[in-house]
Amino acid sequence: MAPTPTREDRFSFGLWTVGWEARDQFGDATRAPLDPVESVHKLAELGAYGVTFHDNDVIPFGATESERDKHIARFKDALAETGTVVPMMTTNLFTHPVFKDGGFTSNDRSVRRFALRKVLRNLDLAAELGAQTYVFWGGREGAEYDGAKDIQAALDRYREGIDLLAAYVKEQGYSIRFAIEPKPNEPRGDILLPTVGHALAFIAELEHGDIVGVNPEVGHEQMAGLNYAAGIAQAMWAGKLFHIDLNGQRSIKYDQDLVFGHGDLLNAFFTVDLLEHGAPGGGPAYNGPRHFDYKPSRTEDMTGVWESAEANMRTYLLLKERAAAYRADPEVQAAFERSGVTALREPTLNAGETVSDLLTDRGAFEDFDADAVGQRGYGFVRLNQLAIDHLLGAR
Ligand code: 3MF
Ligand code: MG
Ligand code: MG
Repeated sequence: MAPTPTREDRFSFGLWTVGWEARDQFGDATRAPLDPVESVHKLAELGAYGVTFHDNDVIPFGATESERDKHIARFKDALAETGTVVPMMTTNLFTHPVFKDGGFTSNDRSVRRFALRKVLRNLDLAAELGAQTYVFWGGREGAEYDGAKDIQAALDRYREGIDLLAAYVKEQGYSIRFAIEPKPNEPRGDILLPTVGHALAFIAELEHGDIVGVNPEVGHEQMAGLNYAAGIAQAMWAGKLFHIDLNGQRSIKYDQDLVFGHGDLLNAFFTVDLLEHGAPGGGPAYNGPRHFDYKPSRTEDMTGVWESAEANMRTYLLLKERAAAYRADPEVQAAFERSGVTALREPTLNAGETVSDLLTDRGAFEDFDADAVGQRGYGFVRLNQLAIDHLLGAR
């Protein structure tokens, strides 16, 4: 039985995903522009509850005040007609040539001031539309040449920008949190805040870091050779997983933006398992929107576009079903025990135990038989095979 997406699943899509005209480095667009109003209707029909967008996905860059109002009005009508929500919004600080050396970190100060104004304006719209998360993906914040950017000054300017915008959100009383989206490269040769870890370290340096978290994307972490499920686990541990971008990527190469699960399927399984159930040893699950940021491949016509949108939700729901079976399986629970996965929850020192207590515990060192304990088997392969069995429907 194929699971059918419903609004309760809280699936959301960027308008720029299905709306991608499939223009790439080497080739022209293969599809006609898509009206955001049509996207809202179609995605709602397919079972999505929300759409997300950059300012310029709805309002063309440079639109006059009255054109802007018109675009917003007809978009709002589509939201109202379909009951679609806007859980997240963001700014396009990468398409126009003015941003070729970045927005908040451009070497040109006038560009930095323009970028801040562009975000401030869109933050007001985000508050009006009820968006709870505002994403910052700094695709142009970076460089191709090591001598071209003073990285420390750029991080100062990045911090200045994010802190100023966060202070504005607080002053206005908006209930919006920021989510920084890391990416190692593309379009810049090297992008600032390239991984979840870099972003978390940056957030710790902010004055208003309390309302700033991360929006990790599957493919972006995998482009850096990193493990997405492990990356979001650390973000959850830090209380900073504010939003997610789900898609698929096959290894370290150009940004593929495949359908979720169409890259590393096993890691996608463990991603869904973590999002839905929290850590295996206990811990909160993720309760934000299940947001897809993928691109319908350039080979697809409009039928293929909607099939690919559906594929993201279907894959997620199939993995959710499989993950639930995995967690409920008594053999998996027994394998967790055998492997020590659940035992890791136990603090290494007893309650109230001090360093001097540890120093006098002969069993911990003097009488500890490292050779004997070194013989222990952890059974991780068996545990992983149980996951594969569930994933393939063999259990
Ligand atoms: C690029 C991205 C971006 C961000 C978006 C903010 C255009 O690889 O992932 O999509 O997700 O700018 O959400
Ligand atoms: Mg991306
Ligand atoms: Mg993204």
